[in-house]
Amino acid sequence: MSQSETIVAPATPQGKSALAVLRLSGKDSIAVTAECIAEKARFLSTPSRTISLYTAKNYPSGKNIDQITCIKYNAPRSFTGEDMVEIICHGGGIIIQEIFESLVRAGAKSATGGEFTRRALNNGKIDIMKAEGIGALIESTGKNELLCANKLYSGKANALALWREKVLVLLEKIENKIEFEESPSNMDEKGKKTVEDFLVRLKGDLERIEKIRIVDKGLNVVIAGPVNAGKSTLFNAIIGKNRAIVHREPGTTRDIVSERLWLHGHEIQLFDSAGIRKTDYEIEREGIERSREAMRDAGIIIWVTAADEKITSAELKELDSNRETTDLVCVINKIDMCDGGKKAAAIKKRGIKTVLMSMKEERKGKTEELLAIIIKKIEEIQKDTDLPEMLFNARHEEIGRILFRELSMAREEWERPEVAALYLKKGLSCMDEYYGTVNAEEVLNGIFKNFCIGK
Ligand SMILES: Nc1nc2c(ncn2[C@@H]2O[C@H](COP(=O)(O)OP(=O)(O)OP(=O)(O)O)[C@@H](O)[C@H]2O)c(=O)[nH]1
Ligand SMILES: [Mg+2]
Repeated sequence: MSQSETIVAPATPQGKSALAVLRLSGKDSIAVTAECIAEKARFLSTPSRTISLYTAKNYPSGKNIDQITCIKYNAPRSFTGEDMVEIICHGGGIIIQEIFESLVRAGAKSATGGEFTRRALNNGKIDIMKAEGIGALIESTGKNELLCANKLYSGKANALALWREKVLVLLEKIENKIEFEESPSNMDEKGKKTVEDFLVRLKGDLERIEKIRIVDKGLNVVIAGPVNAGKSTLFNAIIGKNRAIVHREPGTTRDIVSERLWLHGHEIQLFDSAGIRKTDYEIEREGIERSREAMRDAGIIIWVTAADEKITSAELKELDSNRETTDLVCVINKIDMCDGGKKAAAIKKRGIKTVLMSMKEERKGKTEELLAIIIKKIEEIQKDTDLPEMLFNARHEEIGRILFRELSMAREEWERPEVAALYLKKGLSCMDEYYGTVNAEEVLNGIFKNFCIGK
């Protein structure tokens, strides 16, 4: 196993913490660290993979920096496969900086983002899936993402390899036909069925990974509706502060205003948006366009409408189109002005859960009733989140979408073997990219560009 020049980096984030970790890798890791430890001889004679207490000292001045613990890992039994050292010090910014600078002066080089993991990969300690798994473990923000990351990290993400084999066999069969038959036509219905089955599985995975991203990164809950309905009033009441401007003039909110908050243990991003109406004002139109964009990305929409305003066909159309794609709850506000019964009936008829309230008069009880509905919806969305079989992160998702397209074309063109073969080949190269066997450098750069220094 080759040993490269020695690199060093903090492995924990900047800022104050009880403890912090610095790591070194490369041929002089142990010698360089020894220069920065008061008990140099003891450090050098301590066996590999044994933790012990030392004093970190400034190199070359010799002044004490901190009490640390240190572990040596002799090659090849280390994360990177090279000689490595892990230093655990107290997590004060100046301590980390002093130790780091001393190690650099003693001969180590500052590591670049992902350099440790790349060395592990180059030395065969991990494969590309595991490298991705490390990145995914650290980036996971929710339980489902963590489960996906662990699948990658533990090497259990090999379902795609089985499909790759099947596609390869199909391609060979078709190519044989092309070579040996005079006017080849592809009537292999079993083969077509295999492609179809694969497409179904891929589609399921694409849906699951998208859902996991939505659920784990925090569901977007968007307050939308006609102008002057009390959307911003509701937004402020839910977040508990006067964040959005409330005014009797219709069209007050233009920009999207948003806050992150926890609802009964669920993290969500709540949005207030510009009221929807026909308008000649360019700025307001831009605001309405942003409202629509927010609704498109919403997991749940809270549609707020005023009880004292008649429901229009445009509003019903808006409700219908959103109801098809997104979970929707309707708030009929301002019932201090009008009982809102007619409006409620028209909306309830469409199967939309409706809360009648007045933000002005009985704020608390009704807002809580609304939040209980939202929480129930979030829990329903989370409950039926299945883990994917093949696509575990954004890179896979991107490849999965292209693969789906290519294989759909292969299915479309199944009776024309030359064309079908072409699309199967394209599909295969997608799968090779997934495993990093083609475009390896590009794939690796993509993976490592998100790695921070010290990983
Ligand atoms: N009577 C009554 N007035 C209310 C109620 N809720 C809000 N308002 C008032 O209605 C006006 C509009 O409220 P906003 O919260 O700004 O309404 P909005 O939907 O955000 O309006 P735009 O941003 O213009 O689309 C303000 O004067 C509020 O004080 C309510 O339940 N009853
Ligand atoms: Mg508003």
